[in-house]
Amino acid sequence: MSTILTRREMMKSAGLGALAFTLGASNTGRLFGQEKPPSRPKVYELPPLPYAYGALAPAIEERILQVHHTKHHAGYVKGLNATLEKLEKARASGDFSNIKALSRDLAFHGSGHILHTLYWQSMKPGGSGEPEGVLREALVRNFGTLGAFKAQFLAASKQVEGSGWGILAYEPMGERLLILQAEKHQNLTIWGVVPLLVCDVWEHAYYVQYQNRRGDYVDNFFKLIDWPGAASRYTAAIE
Ligand code: MN3
Repeated sequence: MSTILTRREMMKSAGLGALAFTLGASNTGRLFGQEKPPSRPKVYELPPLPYAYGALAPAIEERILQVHHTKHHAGYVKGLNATLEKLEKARASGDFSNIKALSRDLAFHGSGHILHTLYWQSMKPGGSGEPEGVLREALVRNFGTLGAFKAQFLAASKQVEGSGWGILAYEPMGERLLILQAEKHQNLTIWGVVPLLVCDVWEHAYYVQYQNRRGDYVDNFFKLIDWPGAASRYTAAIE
């Protein structure tokens, strides 16, 4: 029996099948396991959570994950598909008077859908200890020490102004790992980066349980990180 797995098989075994399906046909999509573009654009779908709604408790309570997934994430998927339909109508009628609002909605809902899909994949019940292997080496190479990486990631996530995200990303032009903040879902990014690990710091991700203690929520998020999953995305990104 062959021990060589295709990238798609590796993604599947890493539990990334839903993510590969969701991210579509861009280069990023292929990084996440897609082998070729589909014959026609797909309608976006809400991927199932990779674990039960109660599986991350007590760090994140079931009632938060349920509403976050079925209402908030589902809303971004719906908004993204609705925006694409409106753009199709605009092209058919030649009326682009609303193009600025539609372009803004496209970036907002599209980024919201992709980041939430990655957010679920960024955590696993019980967490996974520390990063190992090539990702661990890359974190040390780019940030000095694992402790320095952790300090920057926590600070960036806790100090996002308003609603947004803390993001560990791979930047292919410089072949670097970077920690970014995103305001809303789409602001403050660098074009072309591949997000590897994302922490949602919108109030809907924690407020019902933590009230204004965002820092406590981010500290608990860090303990839930699925490092093997992040390592799979890193390996795919550098290929
Ligand atoms: Mn959210």
